[in-house]
Amino acid sequence: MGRYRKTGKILKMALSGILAGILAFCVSFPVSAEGTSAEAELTVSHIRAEGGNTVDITLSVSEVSDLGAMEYQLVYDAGKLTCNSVKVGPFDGVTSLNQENGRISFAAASSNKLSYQQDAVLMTVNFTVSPTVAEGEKVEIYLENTKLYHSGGEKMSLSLENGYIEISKNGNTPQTDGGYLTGIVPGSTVSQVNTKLGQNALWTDAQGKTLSNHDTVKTGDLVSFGGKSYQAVIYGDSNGDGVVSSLDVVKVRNHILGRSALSGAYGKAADCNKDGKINSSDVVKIRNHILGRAEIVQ
Ligand SMILES: [Ca+2]
Ligand SMILES: [Ca+2]
Repeated sequence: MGRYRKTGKILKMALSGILAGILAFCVSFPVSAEGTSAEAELTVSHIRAEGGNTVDITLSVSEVSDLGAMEYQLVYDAGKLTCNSVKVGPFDGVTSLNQENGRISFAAASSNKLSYQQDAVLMTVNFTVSPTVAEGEKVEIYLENTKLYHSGGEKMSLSLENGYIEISKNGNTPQTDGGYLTGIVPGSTVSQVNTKLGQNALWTDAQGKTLSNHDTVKTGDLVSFGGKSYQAVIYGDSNGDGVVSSLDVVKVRNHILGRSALSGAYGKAADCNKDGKINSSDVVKIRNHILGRAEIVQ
């Protein structure tokens, strides 16, 4: 009994020592409660371009708060892309460009607490695509050695989405996926999709009204060809008006919050990253698309 009491006492002493240590740490590095659990999402644009084009690629961050310091390297294929300029966002730091190796390094630390509750563009890089890059090729632009810290010094958990420039003159190709037709660029008309399909397909809207050639295709429209019918899915267009806008953000949010469920073609359209779930990652995708940072891949 006595021995146990003694052990308890030692344990108590040890614990109070640890607590004092933690307290001292907290005083010198104030820990923010809000920033500890969230996962920051870093997105490098993915866009389409033709050989010879000059384009902007952005690195943006979402769902982040209490950003105190960071470092990363943005890597690209120097044989296929030429970097013309690098512009850093509101978070100032030291940038160095190694054009030969295709590597842009960035590091920043601030004594001021810089808080991005939602989105910020960390870097905009202007590239010229070599005219010799082949049609259909994806030139990757990706992050390496990426670390983000809270102002208290704790490392943030990250979710990275690397970027690419897809060399394409014609854009997406519509394709069937079960009972759905995907691969439709938002804003496409019936005749544009039919041309790409190589079909004189018949289209009706969700209410059964026949669409004409100049009507814009929307999520939920029905298309028939080769003796089968498919429902059109435009990723991001979860309200079925044919465009990707803030109205779709509202729809997806309401689904996530359990207020109004999305199903069928509309539910599929909401799952922009095609992982089979509808969640905040899809909201980020729609937002990045609306802001022109990264196009949703159709
Ligand atoms: Ca829409
Ligand atoms: Ca998803």
